Amino acid sequence: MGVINVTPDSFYDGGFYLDPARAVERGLTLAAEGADILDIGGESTRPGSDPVPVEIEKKRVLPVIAALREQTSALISIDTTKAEVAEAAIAAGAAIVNDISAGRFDSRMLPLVAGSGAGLVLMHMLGTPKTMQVNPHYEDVVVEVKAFLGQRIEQALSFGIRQENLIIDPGIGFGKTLEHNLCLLHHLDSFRELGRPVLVGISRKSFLGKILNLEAPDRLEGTIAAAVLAVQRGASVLRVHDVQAVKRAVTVAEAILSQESEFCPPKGTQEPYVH
Ligand code: HH2
Repeated sequence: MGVINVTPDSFYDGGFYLDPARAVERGLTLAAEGADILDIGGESTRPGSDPVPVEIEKKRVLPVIAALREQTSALISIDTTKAEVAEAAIAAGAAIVNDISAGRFDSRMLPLVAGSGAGLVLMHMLGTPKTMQVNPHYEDVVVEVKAFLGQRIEQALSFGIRQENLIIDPGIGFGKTLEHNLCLLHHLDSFRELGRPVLVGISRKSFLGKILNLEAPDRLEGTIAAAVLAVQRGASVLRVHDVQAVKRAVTVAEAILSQESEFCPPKGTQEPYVH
């Protein structure tokens, strides 16, 4: 999933693609690099950010979605928490709603998605973007995030959204300390028990900056390391700004992970390694 933020203030690509023509060009580039999904957002959700009025959000994303729909076969997802934006985006050609509030911020979101037949990403967040990084606390972050996502799956199903249309996301960086983010990634495979594909958004996020002491423009290698390990732990969708670099790294990782042949017995059957 390639990220295109049509915003002035996103933490990494803010201002790069506010011009619709640039956003479309970026989308086409990411599709050519191998993105299966293009995630278009018109509101930054970085820590401390304020919501954007619905009309502004629509004005930012709709022309970009409509143009990309014409020019690429990649699926388009709309990154929004507002049903009105999602509805207009679906009408313009979006096939997936990526809702970082998992349908909690707008009571019309789940009925809308159910009626449209669109796919839905359900993400975990503690509080709102404005407050989420103010002293986040969990007794057991994996258990609690998993329980939340399980409840949101049930809620989505109760509105008639089809199980096969749901994707889940632990919400890296959304109300989590460095340790919470690392623990969620370490245990990412346990989210597969919820029976839905797992999406992760690790791209250039501040947890990488905390480990490396680097700003967002210098976090590509960190993103790749996290992406490869997320795939090894069963992630199905990686939400990234840098499709080509991550795709190349993941392709190599998958080739190694899928190795099993007469020359390469299944793991666990090899002779013990003697130094
Ligand atoms: N992260 C961001 C935005 N949307 N959606 C999902 N499902 N998962 C994520 O981890 C996720 C997301 C934040 O990244 P970005 O869009 O690059 O920044 P900003 O919110 O500042 O626009």
